[in-house]
Amino acid sequence: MNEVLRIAIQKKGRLFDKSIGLLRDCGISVSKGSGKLFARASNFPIEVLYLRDDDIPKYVEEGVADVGIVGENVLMEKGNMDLVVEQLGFSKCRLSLAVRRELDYEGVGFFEGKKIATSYPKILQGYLEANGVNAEIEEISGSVEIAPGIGLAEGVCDIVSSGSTLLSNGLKEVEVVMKSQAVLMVNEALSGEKQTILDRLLFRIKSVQKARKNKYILLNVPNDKVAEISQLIPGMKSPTVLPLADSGWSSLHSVVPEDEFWEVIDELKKLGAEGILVVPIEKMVL
Ligand code: PRT
Ligand code: ZN
Repeated sequence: MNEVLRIAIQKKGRLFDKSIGLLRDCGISVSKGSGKLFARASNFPIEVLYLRDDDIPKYVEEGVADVGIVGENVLMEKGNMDLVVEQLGFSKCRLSLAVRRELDYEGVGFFEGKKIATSYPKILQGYLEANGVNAEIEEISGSVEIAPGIGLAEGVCDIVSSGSTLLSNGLKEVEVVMKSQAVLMVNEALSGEKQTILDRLLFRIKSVQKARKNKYILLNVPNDKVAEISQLIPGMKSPTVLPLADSGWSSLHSVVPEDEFWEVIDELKKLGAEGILVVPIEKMVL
């Protein structure tokens, strides 16, 4: 029997483009499916189910979908975090408590006996209990940030990314309840055949993730600095060193983690490196 892996992704919204983009970078092409609920990939045994993000945990847990891409904030609120198989590194945000900007805030005890508006009652309840605070939770499904302004609640617990929504509503972020990013979640009881497809998909996702976290770097180096610079940017095994036509110089090629990049560049320049080129990597298989 030829089984397919059914993956649930958000139909439209903040996760949609990145989810489709990740599949595409994994070499899996699916139609964008405007208005469609289903799409079958043409070149990989996968079928995409487009859903509202809030429904994804339930559909995956019940086996209607085999895997799903969802924000940790939604999974923690609506499902089970044990089902996460891979953090995907996009749609990063945090779930935070915020209060009116002009208030003196001296700690989480501020919320004792107060009312907090949120779309995340379960996560908030857990956080308040862990901090020994008794507060009333007012569950609302949208536009949480206007609650203090209209007198509905003294505080809010909502998703923050840049912070500009809080700012424009006269609020300030006072506690981070959780950090979140998109994750791949999986049903607990996949058939052997589906598990094999998932393993192939995960292998591709990991290669894409590694590539996104690294850059390919090419630079010209005085020969007497090759050893020192090679230690600084060791790459996957060791850098490639090629002679330049200009004697006394070599071209060195390597891989650097994105987050070390600027520090490394400063060091390289100090050691006399010139003509530094940095290019994106599409896939990285170790
Ligand atoms: O229709 P559906 O139910 O599928 O989508 P949705 O409207 O519930 O979710 P959507 O598309 O807005 O977000 C999907 C997921 O993206 C969330 O569950 C988070 O995991 C993640 N994410 C990342 C965010 C943000 N960044 C974000 N900034 N989700 C929401 N926001 C909102 C937030 O609610 C607030 O209103 O943006 C505002 C704050 O943004 P800043 O930049 O002003 O701080
Ligand atoms: Zn939603």
